Amino acid sequence: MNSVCVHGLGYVGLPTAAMLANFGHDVVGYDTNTAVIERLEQDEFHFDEPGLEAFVTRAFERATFEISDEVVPAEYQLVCVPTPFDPDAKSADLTHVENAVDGIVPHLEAGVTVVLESTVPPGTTEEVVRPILERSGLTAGEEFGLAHCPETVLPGKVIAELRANDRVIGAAEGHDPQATIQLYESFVDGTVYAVENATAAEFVKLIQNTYRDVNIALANEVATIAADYGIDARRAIDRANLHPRVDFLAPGPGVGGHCLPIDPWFLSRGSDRLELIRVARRVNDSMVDFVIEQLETELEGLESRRIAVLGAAYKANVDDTRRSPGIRLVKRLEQTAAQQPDTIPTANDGDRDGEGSRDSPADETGGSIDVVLSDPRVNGADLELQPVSGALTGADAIVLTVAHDEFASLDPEDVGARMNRRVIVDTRGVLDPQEWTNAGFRFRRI
Ligand code: SAJ
Repeated sequence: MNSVCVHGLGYVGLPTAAMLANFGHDVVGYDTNTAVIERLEQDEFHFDEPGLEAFVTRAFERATFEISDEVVPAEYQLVCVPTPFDPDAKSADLTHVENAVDGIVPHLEAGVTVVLESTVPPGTTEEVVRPILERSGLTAGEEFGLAHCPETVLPGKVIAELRANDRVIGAAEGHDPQATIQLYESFVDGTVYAVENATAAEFVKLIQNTYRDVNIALANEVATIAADYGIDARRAIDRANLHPRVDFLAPGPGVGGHCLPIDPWFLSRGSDRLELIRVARRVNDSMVDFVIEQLETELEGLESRRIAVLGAAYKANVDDTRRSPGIRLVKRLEQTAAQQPDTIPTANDGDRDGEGSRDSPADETGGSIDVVLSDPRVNGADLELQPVSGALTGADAIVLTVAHDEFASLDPEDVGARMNRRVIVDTRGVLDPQEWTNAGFRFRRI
């Protein structure tokens, strides 16, 4: 068993720390955010993840897991801090990584292994992390270990995937990855693979998320083309997927979360060859415009309409709203309202290449479209969320942007009775078209 200091107690660091502790390692979890530390010390969790509370509590009870507001010396230093997106540079903001690594320097001794889990542009471990650590006077690969082991867990299934997923480890030049492999093999049921170096591991992680983003873009484009032919895209995709070598992902209102809309851009750090990837980002971001087109057609214009957007989370059954398509849709509708009533902004209006509607100024709202947002899973004071019943009351149309269980079980009669008109756009394909049509709804789905 080993001593481990985990830097960053977010949705990857906290479960990873608890996992290591539950497998007998002696773990200290460190975070720079004192509010997070204080809450965790009182068994309060700053984000929602199925099974996490019980898992962390078990780790605390084993007395092998502690939370600390300072870095401690340990055999392994695991960096699990966020790498936010710099939208102007379309690249990673590595400030948290740099600060975390800087904090390790005073504790670096011969034999310690530093592992970077944060998703980073290729070359970061060698060109950013190594020089900071070597300020200690020790040499990476010779005196201390340095490796990248990218996290791969899916929000909503983090605990299961931490154990089940295969892992890829790439060591810094000159370092034998065996010590890192051993640490991960102590709790991973999947296979722990060594790739040739840290840069390769960074690259592998990024192309996993890029694969998903590009394939969702294909499904999304197919959905828009299908609409032109009056074909139900989901049924067509289901039929196409019957072929043994065809496996479309699901179309929807766009791609959210902190990973898929961002990570593909990290590939551009050392390459200017991104073409398909760039277009895919634009296709995914423009899906909100397609939704607005659907609404406009069904409502014969958007002016003076009340539109209820159900779903502020970025995907089903999570409370995370980062880069949520639902929020992007609301902003785009508000932006539409603030402009000419009949002019819908396109994907290229201040929204190129993956930035969503982050540029939409809040004070542009208040036009002639009344947009309300509701999400029973999300607790976002700044989002002005309404309860579902309130959002539906008097609505001219609903857009379902996330397939939360609560939404999938909505009753068309109950919903219709509250609305001004019966129009619904189901962007997730979770509602039964026949049932809603039978209840008098004009029903569209992506
Ligand atoms: N989405 C679709 N259609 C699909 C699948 C997803 O529109 O068929 C949308 C979702 O609704 C959501 C977005 O894509 O808005 C992303 O959701 P996701 O479930 O595909 O992925 P994330 O962002 O929650 O987690 C991803 C995962 N990566 C891969 O599956 C390759 C996860 O394993 C990574 O650990 C995580 O990114 C990360 O941290 O990098």
